[in-house]
Order: sequence, then C-alpha cells, then structure tokens
Amino acid sequence: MTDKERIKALVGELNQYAREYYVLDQPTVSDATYDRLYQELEQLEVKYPDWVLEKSPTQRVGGVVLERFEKVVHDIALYSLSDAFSKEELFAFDMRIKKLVNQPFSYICELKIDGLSVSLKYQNGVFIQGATRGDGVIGENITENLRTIQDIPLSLDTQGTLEVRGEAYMPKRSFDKLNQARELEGLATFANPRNAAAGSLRQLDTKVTAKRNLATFIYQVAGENIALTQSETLNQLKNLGFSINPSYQVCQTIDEVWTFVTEMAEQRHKLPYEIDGVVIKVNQFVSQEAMGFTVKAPRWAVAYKFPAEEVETRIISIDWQVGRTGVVTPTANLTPVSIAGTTVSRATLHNVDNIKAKDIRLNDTVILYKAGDIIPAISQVVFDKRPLDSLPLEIPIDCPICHLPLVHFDDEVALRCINPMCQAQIKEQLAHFVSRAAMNIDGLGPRVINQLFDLELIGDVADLYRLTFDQLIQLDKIQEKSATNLLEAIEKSKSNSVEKLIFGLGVRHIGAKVAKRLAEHFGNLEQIMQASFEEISELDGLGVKIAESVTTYFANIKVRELIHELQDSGLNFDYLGVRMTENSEFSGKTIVLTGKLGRYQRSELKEILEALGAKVTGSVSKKTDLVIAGNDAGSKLSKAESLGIEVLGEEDILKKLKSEE
Ligand code: 0OW
Repeated sequence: MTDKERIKALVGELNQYAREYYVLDQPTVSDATYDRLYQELEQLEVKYPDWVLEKSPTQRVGGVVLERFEKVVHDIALYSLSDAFSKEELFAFDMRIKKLVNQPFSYICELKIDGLSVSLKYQNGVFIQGATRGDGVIGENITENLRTIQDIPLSLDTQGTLEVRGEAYMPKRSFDKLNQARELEGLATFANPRNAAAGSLRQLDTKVTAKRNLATFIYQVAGENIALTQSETLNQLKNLGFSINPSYQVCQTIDEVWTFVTEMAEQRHKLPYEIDGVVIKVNQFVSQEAMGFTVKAPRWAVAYKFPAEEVETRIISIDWQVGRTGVVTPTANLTPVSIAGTTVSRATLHNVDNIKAKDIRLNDTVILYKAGDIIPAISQVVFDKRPLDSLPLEIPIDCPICHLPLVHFDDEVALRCINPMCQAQIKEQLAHFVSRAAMNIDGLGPRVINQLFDLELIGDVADLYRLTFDQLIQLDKIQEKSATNLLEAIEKSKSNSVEKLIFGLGVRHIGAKVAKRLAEHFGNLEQIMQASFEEISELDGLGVKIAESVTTYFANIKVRELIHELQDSGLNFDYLGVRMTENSEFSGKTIVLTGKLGRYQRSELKEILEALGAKVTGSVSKKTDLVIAGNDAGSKLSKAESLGIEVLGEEDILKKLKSEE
C-alpha cells in the first residue's frame, strides 16, 4: 500500500475507533493501539502536508486563532420551545393540541439537555459548517470549534446537503475538573455547565475549545427527511454516526408522559450531564405539520421545566471563616435537608451585604435553593416563622482568630483581616504553599499542616525546610516510613522551577499563570524582586494591579527575610522552563504563514516563531505585522499586499532565524 493509501486507511480506521469510543461508548481497541496508529498518521501527515484529509482526526486538535466569528444565516429557522412548569400546564398542552388535528398521534419525550443549541451542515458527507442558534435566524460560525468535539462526525456516508440540529454540552465531570483547574489558576469559575459550554464554544482560539471535553446530543434533521416520526429520525441519526441521547421514550398518552417526567426528575442527578427538563414532541411528522408553529415555537412541542429545587430549613449557627487572603466569609450551619439529590447542612451567606439585604438572623427559617443544580444558596427568610426574641445578626468587628480589628475596604463587599501574621491566614497559606499547583509537597495535607502549626513546629513556609525526622514522627498517624517520605518530598520541592514558589507564596492577584509569566520573563526570583513597577506593568497581560501587588509584596522586610531563609535552605530561584527570547525581532509580532514552505513544515515554523515570542494567526488583518509567503501563496498574500503588510519569502526568514541562533 502506498503512503497515500496508508493515510486514507488510517483516517478511516481511527475515525471508526473514535466513533466507537465517543459516540457508542463501546471501544473495540485499547488507547495504546489508538495512540500508536494516531502517531503513525501524524508522521505521515508531516511528511505529506498536502495529503492531510479534512476528516483526519488530527484536524480536531485546533490551532486556528480567529479574529471574530462570521455570521451565518440559517436557511431553516431554529425554533425555541414554549415552556410548561406544572402537570396542569402539561395536560392543558395536551388538550389544546388534540383540538388541532382529528387523527390520533403519540408523543416522544426527550431529555432537555442544558447546553447550547447548534446546527451542523454536511455537503456530500463532509462537515462543512457549524453554527450557534443565535436568534434562530442568524447565528455565529463556530465550525472550527465544533470540529474539535470528538463525537461530531467529520464525515458521513451521505450524498448532497444534510443539516442537523442538536445540543452541545459540557459533561458534569469535565465541568468540575475545569472549575478546579481555574480555581488553581486564580481564574473566575463558571457558574454552571451551560455557561462553561457556551464560553468554550465562543473561544476564538480553537486550541482552548479542544481541551474543554465538550459533547453533543443531536435530535433533529433540518429540511427534507425521509423518516415519518421523530423516533425514526433519532434512529436514523444514530445510524449515520451522530451521538443521540438514549433516554428518549415514545408515550401514547399524556399520563405516560407525566410518568416519564416524574421519573426523570428523580433520576437526573445521576446523569453525567445537566438537564433542565423534558422536551415533549408529537411523534408523527404529519401531525406536526398539521399543527404548525406560532411565531417563535412549534405548537407540537413543549419543554417541561423542572422547578428550581427549593426546601425550607433553619439556621442553627453562623461560622465566620478567615481565608488565605484574609477575606472573612459567613457560612450558615443548617438543619440538614435533602435538595437536588444531596443532603445539605451548610450554605454560604456570601458576605455582610447579602446578610443585611435579606435580614438573615440566627434561628431563622430560610428557603434554600439550588439554581442550575450548583451550590445551594439561601434565597430568603420565612419571616412569619421568625422567633419573637430574634435579634439582628452581630457582625464581628474583630478577626475571630487573631482578634485584631477587621476592615471593610470601600471598593469591596468583603470583610477582611489584614494582619499578615494572623494564624488563620498562615495555616491557609501553608496549605496553599504545599499544594499540587504550588510546591507540590506530597503528604503535607491540611491535617499535617495544622498539627505542625498547633505544635508550633512551623510558623511560616521557611520552617518547612527546617523540619527534622524526630519532629515529624511526633505527629499522630505519622510512622517512620511516612516521616522519611515527607522529608524526601520537602527536599525534592527545592528543585522546583521558581514559578511554583512564586505561586506558592500566595501574592495577591498572582495566580499560577502570572507566576509563570513573571518567571519566564525575569528568569529568576532575584530579578523579579528588583523589577520596577513599570517593568512589570508593561509586560503584556499583567498591568498595574499585578505590578502594584508584586512590588509591594517584595518590598516588605518580613518577606525579604523569608526569601532569604528559603535561599539558605537551598531552594532553586531560577526559572527552569523554556524561556522565550524576548529580544528576537519576531517577539510580540503577529505573523501569518501562507503558501507551501520548503525547508519547514508550517507547524514547525509556527512553533519556532512562537518560541521567539511571535503570535501566529490564521487570517490576515490590519493587526498582522508580517506575512511569510511560501510558493504559490493565495488570497492571504494578495490581502497582505493590499493592506501594505510586510511580506517575507522563506529564504529571508531562514537568514533571520540563522542570525538569531
Ligand atoms: N435542549 C434539548 C432540545 C431537544 C427542537 C426542535 C424544534 C423546536 C425545539 O435537548 N431535545 N429538542 C429540541 O427540539 N430542542 C431542544 O432544545 C431547544 C433548542 C432551542 C432552545 C432549546 O434549548
């Protein structure tokens, strides 16, 4: 078999394996086999870039950076759904539509996936366009992002035009993992999987979308469709290779529908994805056509929405916790109640403003709700159940831990303890310092940290590096073996690249990403400590708030002593990653590659230029600084010339790169 035939065969085989894994959830080969074949395909595609097939699985990893999303006009409108919030409304829907037709019909119940509605277009079996629903008529072209979703087939065994609709969503597990990672990065977390899915599909950098583990459930064929019912359509879509939600059910009567709805209300917390209700549709298309549409929704469908779960409970006490950054957060201890499939005995009160706004007091009966199935919150007090002797809640004026006065900055809602030596903060800081994303010291969990702190064996992070074997085996549940392991883990952490230390120190506004950026740019901790406000603030993506925080922190004499002690203990202060050479003529430049390159593959040259600090994008615009044109370059070259953008041939680039070495 020739290499060209081998590429075709590998693409077919790998796509089949991926469909079995992502769509049917019945893999027939091991991950190792898949990876081996995938690597063979990658090598062949690097060798023959012109033979890369559009439906190759390697095209799913993203790498296009769009400037914005083009608009897409949907030939066939994407309708929304009218809602029903109660059994009565559902039965009224049934009565109403029975009057519209005289032939009998059945219903089909589908889970209402809480995601983002998308439309997928195929031409002769090739996925050519994907778009958001938008307002139902005009959506956004997110083809490149949708291409990264593993259960969307890039090719089908069909001829002509086919358009399907469905829901793109983020599974609960992916959502939890994403929010944990964002928390570690010091980034804002997503409120619910739907927002996370929407945010992921609205990414201009498809590489980010590719990492978000999105998935789809397809439920409709737009336009002509040989099937006579919705249930047949789902079956057809499944046979074509789409991911279909398996929990649908045909019901002969609205009573059967109601049984299905109440069953799913119970079961939904066990599902690996969020649903916010059940979509009930007339199953027969001939009846759907007879019933028609209102201006925005079909008459033959309704979305039964599950009520936001609410339960009553009582506030027993309120804890005021001091976090690592000194923010004091009120948390209510409640009479345990079951809500949305879990038992809840605590709920955050967020901040003092929220307590005052709702006039929350001890022993109040409150309504607890879970919006979108996420963290429970208190919506309101049931005032007619308030005890007569109730008094407004006392807001602490001193820190509950170190008893120094709390402060409330004007630009914040939070109550804050500003004593850097406050024990609560130190414990939190120590726990953060040893955590995985920071110095990653295995075995030093909060339990051990608290013991070491309470026994006054550690008072700050530098003390960690002075712990001895005899001190450690004093702790309960620490035997000889674990004491030795702990000392080894502490020793090992000394050779971390310095960004882990910077992040571990817990400087305000310095998350893991900013820590890495500082380490990459300045190369070591000494340089960062000597850096001026301007040098830091003008670094792209950092700005004044971060510059202020860093310079203030390292100016603090106690911090300088601490750093000195860490240095004496032998910690590495250098950045050990690959530093981008900032003084390259390409750094900070936006570059577009076009045409066929000889010496380098496009992906290779892209990596080299990015390591020199350039940004390589997919389309030419006014923001482009340089276009590198290989042979028979096309429209991008002419656009560059029309915009007067500098164009270099490959040999010019080779010379420049040579001089950078
Ligand atoms: N979210 C869903 C879902 C579904 C369409 C077809 C005609 C009108 C609604 O799971 N299973 N089935 C439909 O059928 N729509 C759904 O979601 C809608 C799309 C737009 C607003 C809702 O999210």
